[in-house]
Amino acid sequence: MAPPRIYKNFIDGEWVDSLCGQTFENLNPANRDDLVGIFPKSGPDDIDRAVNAAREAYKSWRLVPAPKRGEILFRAARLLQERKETLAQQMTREMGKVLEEARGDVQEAIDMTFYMAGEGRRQFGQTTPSELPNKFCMTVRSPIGVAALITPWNFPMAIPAWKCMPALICGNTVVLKPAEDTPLSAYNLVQVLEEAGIPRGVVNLVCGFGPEVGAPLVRHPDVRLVSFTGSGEVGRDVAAACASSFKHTCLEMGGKNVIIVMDDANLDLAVDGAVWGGFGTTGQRCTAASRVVVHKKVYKEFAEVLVAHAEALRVGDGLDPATQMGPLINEAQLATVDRYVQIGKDEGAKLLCGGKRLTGGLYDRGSFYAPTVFGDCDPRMRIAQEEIFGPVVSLIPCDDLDHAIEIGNSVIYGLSSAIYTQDVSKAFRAMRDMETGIFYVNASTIGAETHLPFGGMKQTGNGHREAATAALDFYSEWKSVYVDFSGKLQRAQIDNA
Ligand code: UN1
Repeated sequence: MAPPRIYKNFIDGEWVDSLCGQTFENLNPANRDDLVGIFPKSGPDDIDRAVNAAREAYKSWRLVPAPKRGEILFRAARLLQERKETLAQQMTREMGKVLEEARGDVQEAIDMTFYMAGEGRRQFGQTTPSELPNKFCMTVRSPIGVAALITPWNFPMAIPAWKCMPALICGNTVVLKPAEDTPLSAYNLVQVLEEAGIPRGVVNLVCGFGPEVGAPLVRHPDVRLVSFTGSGEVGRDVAAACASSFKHTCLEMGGKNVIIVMDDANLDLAVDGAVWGGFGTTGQRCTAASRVVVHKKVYKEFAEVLVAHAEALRVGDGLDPATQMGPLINEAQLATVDRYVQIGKDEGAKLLCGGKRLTGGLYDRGSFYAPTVFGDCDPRMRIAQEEIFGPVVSLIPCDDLDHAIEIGNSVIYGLSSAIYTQDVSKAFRAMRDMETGIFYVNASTIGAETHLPFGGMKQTGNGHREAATAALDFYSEWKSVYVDFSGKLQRAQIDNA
């Protein structure tokens, strides 16, 4: 085997080691003997360098015409397209998701990059009449400054792209801190931006861990924007750290998403949706369908078919085309899943399948868990309330649509929800009443597209949205411009009264 490759940070247009010279290993979760690469274990000094570079670069980047910034993004999107297969393979190796899904992750980055490149020629403001004669009113979007972007491991390229591309097209500069489990995909994305011609200092990559890299980054006085995707626990710290200096903060955190299955649903379709939503990405999506609320008339049948499908899933190395579900990201995540399975049993939920670590052969080298379904869950159980972030689905019987909606909304989160029904009235009622930022009819809770706003209500987020033009509202500030060409003093609210 070739010696592992040593990767670097990207600061001020140079690929550099961390100042302290320390490193950490990026391991393949399907095979811990496979060392994907060695990455710089950075610290506060590296953050200082990166933020300084971003602050200096901002002076000129903010003045580059947005369509020109868009041209760089278009080039980056094309490079991502050309490299899609290699990027996806590298992603599966560091993150574990099956290759088909890794391709989807890269595709999501491509889509976002093209989309935001196009925004270089839009970023429309408004013109509107003034209340006074000979006066002109308009709004323009202004960039803000240095954006700190902290990204999770479950979408190692898509989420860095969701954050970088709108930040850049609006004229901000960026310091990206990717999750320590998946730095390679972020590295690959930054390398593509470099090759596409991003000027030095505009994008900086600093690898490492939360306490030594994330914490000083969000506290840095020259950082003006913070976008974070991760756990609610860390999100709370990020919000608190940003509050004292009123940094703009976009938080994307947990989910306990629900699929509602009505008695008139196409059950085969609903099972397909529950399998994809519950076990896709090994349940490690904020949009995962970790709860399925099923009408009591079809509950038994639905549960049987779902369990049969879950048991038939082929779990293994995501690089093997036969694999349908990959490993968990690491041993800590596996321990969390195992702990919740025990909690579910102790709470009296019925374990219908799975509920254990997979062992033997290839399984002994990675963090593999059996697709798990709990039946007859009470909606108040912890397994039906808390985000597990693993392949665990809780089935909850319900009496009717009102009951299903009440159960669906009975959690602190509000990211995504779905209903399977043939009845358009039920679909619209659920659409209106579900307290989630994303809602699906006859489709699973996952599958957000890049040109629609992404984000959640309640404790999933803090009211912002990623993706779509909604992202521009976070990465820019409105400037209202008044031009008075009357040649005299005109007083709003007074001279026209
Ligand atoms: C996430 O789970 O963190 O809709 C993001 C989806 C994907 C994005 C998920 N397009 O599931």
